[in-house]
Amino acid sequence: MGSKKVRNYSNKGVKNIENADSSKTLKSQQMKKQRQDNYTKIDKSPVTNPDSSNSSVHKTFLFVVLALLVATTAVILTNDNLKHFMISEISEETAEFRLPIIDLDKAKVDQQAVAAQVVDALENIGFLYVDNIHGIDFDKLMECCKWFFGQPKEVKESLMRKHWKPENQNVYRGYFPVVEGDPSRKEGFEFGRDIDPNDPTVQPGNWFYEPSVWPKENGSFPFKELLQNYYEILHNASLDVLRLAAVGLGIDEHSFDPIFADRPVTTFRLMHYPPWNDAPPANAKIEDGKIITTPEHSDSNFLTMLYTFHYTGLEVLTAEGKWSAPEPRPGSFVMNIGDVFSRMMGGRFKATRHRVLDIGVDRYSVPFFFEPSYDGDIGVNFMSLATGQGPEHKVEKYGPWMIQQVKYIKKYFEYKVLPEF
Ligand SMILES: O=C(O)CCC(=O)C(=O)O
Ligand SMILES: [Fe+2]
Repeated sequence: MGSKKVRNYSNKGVKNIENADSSKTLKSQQMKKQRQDNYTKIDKSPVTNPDSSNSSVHKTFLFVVLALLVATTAVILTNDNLKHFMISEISEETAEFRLPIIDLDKAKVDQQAVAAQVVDALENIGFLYVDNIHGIDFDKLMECCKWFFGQPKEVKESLMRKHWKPENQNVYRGYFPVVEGDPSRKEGFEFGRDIDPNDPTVQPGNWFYEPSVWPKENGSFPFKELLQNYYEILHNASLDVLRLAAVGLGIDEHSFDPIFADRPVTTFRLMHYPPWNDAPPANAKIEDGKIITTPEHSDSNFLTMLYTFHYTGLEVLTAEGKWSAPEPRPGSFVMNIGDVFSRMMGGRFKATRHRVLDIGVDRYSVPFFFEPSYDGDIGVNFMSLATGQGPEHKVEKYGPWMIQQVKYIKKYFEYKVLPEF
């Protein structure tokens, strides 16, 4: 990674000042800014106006901005967490990619406007940022990741799925290790929302509802309590976004609610991607000398809320067929939709392909895979059901569809070993 070109926010700011004499650059930057304003609050417009570059006031202003940039860079370099994005690579091409931002606070005062943004984003990009999901302490979330993945091997192994540790009972939830030779280089901890273990309506052996397993805590850090709380926050936020989507589609605000109302099988996952450290296998090397830690895929579930902290590494395949890297947006979740939601909408909403690159340092991310209840109706022609018009909607249950997808069609290594029930 050492020889790779290093780019970061501060560099981009400095670059803008250097180029400020070029009116061509200014014009294209103004046009670019116009476009960006539709998508982001981050103001990347040039800091100078080239027409007045000779004025002493202007020079003083330039000097102050430059000094501020140098100071900011110094602060960033001394902050251990922020160092990670400094050493990751964002190419010139991908650096300008912006995702639409939807703001859940704004939605409370201008529901129609935000609802229209959600629909626009899902129709055109399939990815967006969600701002203002309240109640999550992101430092604590990072602590959860570092604490868990820093546990001794035996502790993590005690939570490992039966596939890797036959004496364990859990087949679906729990810990999965890095699998040597696989281009997907990550370890993960997964849990769901527990239901009554004696519920007579759940088929015996239905591993979607197996009880979650948890590491023993030492009393100083409420790992389980924090994560269970964040699960509920993200469950509600996901429903909020779906209600906005429904409003934007012009159907009843609560059209999607019933699918999740009973017992959602949602999986909350903590992930750790160790870097390949100069030893990537051939199947992890892709174009332009890039190295992956997760191959390209679309998510299979309904909707994903992903927290990537300050890390780069995520790349999204745009409608133009270009791999693009959204800038990390600490404090916001990246949201994308999965195959099942896209299919229900007849492809109108996009389940966009994405992948994760090796950024040369340990990377953590936290996806919340929002999923319907096992019996939730995910039949195609959902809009016909919601509007009473159009091609016939047929009821189809989520659980069996999902098993078919991940076990038999996509054949994901961690699913194809799951037992029948
Ligand atoms: O870690 C990331 O940034 C993305 C993870 C992802 O795409 C997934 O787990 O499906
Ligand atoms: Fe994904």
